[in-house]
Amino acid sequence: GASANDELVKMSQNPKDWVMPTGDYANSRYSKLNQINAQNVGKLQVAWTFSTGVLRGHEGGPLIIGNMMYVHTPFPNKVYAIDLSNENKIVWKYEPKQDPNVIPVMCCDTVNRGLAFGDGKIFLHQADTTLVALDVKTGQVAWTVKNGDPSKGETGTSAPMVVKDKVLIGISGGEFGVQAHMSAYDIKTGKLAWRGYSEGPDNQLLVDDKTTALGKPIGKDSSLKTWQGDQWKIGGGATWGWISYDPELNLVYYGSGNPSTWNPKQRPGDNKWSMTIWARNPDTGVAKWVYQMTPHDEWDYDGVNEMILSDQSINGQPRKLLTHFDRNGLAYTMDRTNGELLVAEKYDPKVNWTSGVDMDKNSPTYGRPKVLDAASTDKAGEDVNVKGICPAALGTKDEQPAAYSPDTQLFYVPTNHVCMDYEPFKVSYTAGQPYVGATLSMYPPAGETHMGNFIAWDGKTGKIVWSNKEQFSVWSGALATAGGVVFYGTLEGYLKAVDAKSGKELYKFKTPSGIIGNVTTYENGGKQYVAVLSGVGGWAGIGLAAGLTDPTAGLGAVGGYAALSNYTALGGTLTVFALPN
Ligand code: PQQ
Repeated sequence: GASANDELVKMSQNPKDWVMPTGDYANSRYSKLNQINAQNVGKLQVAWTFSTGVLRGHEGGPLIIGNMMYVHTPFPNKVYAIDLSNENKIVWKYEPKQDPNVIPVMCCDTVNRGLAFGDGKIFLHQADTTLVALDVKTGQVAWTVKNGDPSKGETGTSAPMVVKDKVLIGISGGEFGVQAHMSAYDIKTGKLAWRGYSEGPDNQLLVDDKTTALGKPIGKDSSLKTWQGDQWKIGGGATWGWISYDPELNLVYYGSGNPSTWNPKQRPGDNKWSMTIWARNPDTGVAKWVYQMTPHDEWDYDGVNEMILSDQSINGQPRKLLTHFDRNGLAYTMDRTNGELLVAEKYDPKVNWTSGVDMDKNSPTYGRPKVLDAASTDKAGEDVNVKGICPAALGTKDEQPAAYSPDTQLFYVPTNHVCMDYEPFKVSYTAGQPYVGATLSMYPPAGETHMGNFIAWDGKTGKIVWSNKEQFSVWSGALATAGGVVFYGTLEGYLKAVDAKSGKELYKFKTPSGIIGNVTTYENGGKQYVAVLSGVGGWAGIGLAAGLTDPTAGLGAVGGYAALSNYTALGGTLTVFALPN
């Protein structure tokens, strides 16, 4: 029961290890290691490298447990166990046999965001939705379970999270009309313990009369009332993002994605609970509170981005906070105990689909974003191309996770600075076929050429503290350290280190391919290392990843990213850095 949990809490507090893909349960991606710091990071050197043998987009990062490192890859989802104390030898590897027919039902490249550890096992959610438990010492399969059905467009890209005696995992398929869910499996046997859907009847949502939204009970049939007929059965709300956990409150947090189809005219209503932050009890799955950020989405602003848990004081009051940088361009700070909305502000000044969130607690539209007519693809109607919407469907941030430093009390956020034209069209549902219903083109904001910013954000006030321009979206996850340094990767392939207080660039090194992985750090043999996967791809790099020559081909490929081919090419490599001896 509680033992795996206590073990993981303890291990995640040991800065020598990196025992979960998020660094810790709070998703802070912060390390207490400070051997590498703002004074000496400029001297960083490559210590060793490792080729994964796989092309396409490499997301996530390795786990480090004692002397062992565990590296995962995109499809075919290999796992390598590497002994850091013995010449980085491969101790075991896992290479599943998967039907390659899953590839065409993956919306945004064949990515995988990583592994989980617990109870002597390594957990992997394969592209074909097989959740597999591997013996951490031998790589032998302990159990497998099917979490979904690729023939219906259900696929796996996200990393599992171990909470107590369960393995939690979401599912992808928002572009294929799935009815998405968060599922918890028994850590010993793989038996399904609970499953909470993003939309549907209350018994499928796992809500009860105590479940609240913005402090009020959600009431009966809260989801069913917001869909026409039984559209909820193909309503999307995929759960392909990161999971966080507060052991004291005994709540897990994650987001649900876009309602299906992207054509808003075809699905009138608020489409609850797509685009929603969920706080669930990990033992039962029952939701304590929910908050829908983008009711009746018209732009594909999936709500799945990570929930970063921090303890900070607001107006002298210590608060248990949850901060979330949504695709829709708004950063939300909430009280994670009860889902009270404290701050909702734009984290890119170019965001133009909304004038902001109604923060008046007495207003009937309290907590809802105010949608500006010029950006409403629903008002414009089918087959009308609405131009100049910011952010693009990629969002001001997509899967690339931010980091939080308790030293500076700032969030470090990799962002996209991209706008779009969006044209919805009628689409009919066929199981396993794309159920998208819109065409897109994406480009930098008018009068600008750069498509990314790396920013520092104050979650208490909702303000940008500093902002560094990047030519392309920053599609890599950030790492903050006690050395006063923040790391991130760029799509051209640079690993960069910047000063946590000022954003000043202190170091950069060009790795073999564009970086969409998340930077991690660990200590081995008394030395601090920084590790990152390169291997360009993901939605931003899909043009390159799929070897497309037409930059507008694929699912809303991003025109401006065609220039990426001037900087980098495919290839998965782990690069590990350290200071010279
Ligand atoms: N995946 C990426 C990526 O890895 O670069 C980017 C996206 C996904 C998106 O922008 C999506 O909207 C998206 N949506 C779903 C979904 O709705 O099921 C799944 C995924 C995924 O699993 O990678 C992405």
